[in-house]
Amino acid sequence: MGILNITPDSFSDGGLFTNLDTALRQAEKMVADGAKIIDVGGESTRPGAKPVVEAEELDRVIPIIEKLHQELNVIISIDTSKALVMSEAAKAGAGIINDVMAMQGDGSLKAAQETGLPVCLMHMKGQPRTMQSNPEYKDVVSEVKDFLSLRIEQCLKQGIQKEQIIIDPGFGFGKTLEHNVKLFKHFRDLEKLGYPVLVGASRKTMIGQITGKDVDERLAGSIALATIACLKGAAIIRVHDVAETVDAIKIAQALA
Ligand code: 7PM
Repeated sequence: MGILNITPDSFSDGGLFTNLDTALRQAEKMVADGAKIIDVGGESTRPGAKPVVEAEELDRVIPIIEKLHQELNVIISIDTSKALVMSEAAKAGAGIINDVMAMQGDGSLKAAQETGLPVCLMHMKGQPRTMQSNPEYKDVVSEVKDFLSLRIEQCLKQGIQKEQIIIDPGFGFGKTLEHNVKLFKHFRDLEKLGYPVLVGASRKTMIGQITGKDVDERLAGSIALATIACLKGAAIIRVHDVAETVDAIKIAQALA
């Protein structure tokens, strides 16, 4: 899964057309590099980020999803926590709903079910703005597992099919390095829930904490992490650097 971030300033200067083209070119490259999914994000729920109003998020992501759907043969994932964005993205051609709030938002469960699309349920402790200030767990692995089990149950109750559910421990979302490492070491416990697991750790703080590198120097660390995640059984790896990660995964798969 390649990450396509739609930043606010990409719409404030050059005009819609230029930005659509830039996004399309980025997505095209990721597909050529081996991405099977493009994750389109309007930056609504990033750690430390201010919430984005619905209309603005729609303006950012819907034209891009329409364009990618017209031009590329790839699964489009919409990274959102808002019910209306889920519905509109599905109409525009999205094929997966990726929700870092695991469908806890107002109307999300119903909206997601009505689209009929697969959903990715991610664990986050706390709210994006404050979640990294001293997160605490008694047992991070069982807490994440229990949370995801509960969210799965809500989805099934809503009528979302078992085959439509993907889970994600949410690396860096209300977690210290120690928590992230524990989740990685006990990856098999998450798989025991019986759903494909998505791993998103590309360029994240945990890579910086282990390697001592700034965000623009985390490629090698991110590839190492993705490779290990792959060997541990991750079904989907969410990354910025598709070409490099695909090579690493090919080697892992060929030699494992
Ligand atoms: C700033 C901080 C910008 C963090 C962006 C981020 C995940 C996700 C994100 C993940 C799933 C990033 C994050 N992370 N969706 N969306 N899993 N399913 O590093 O780990 O891209 S946003």
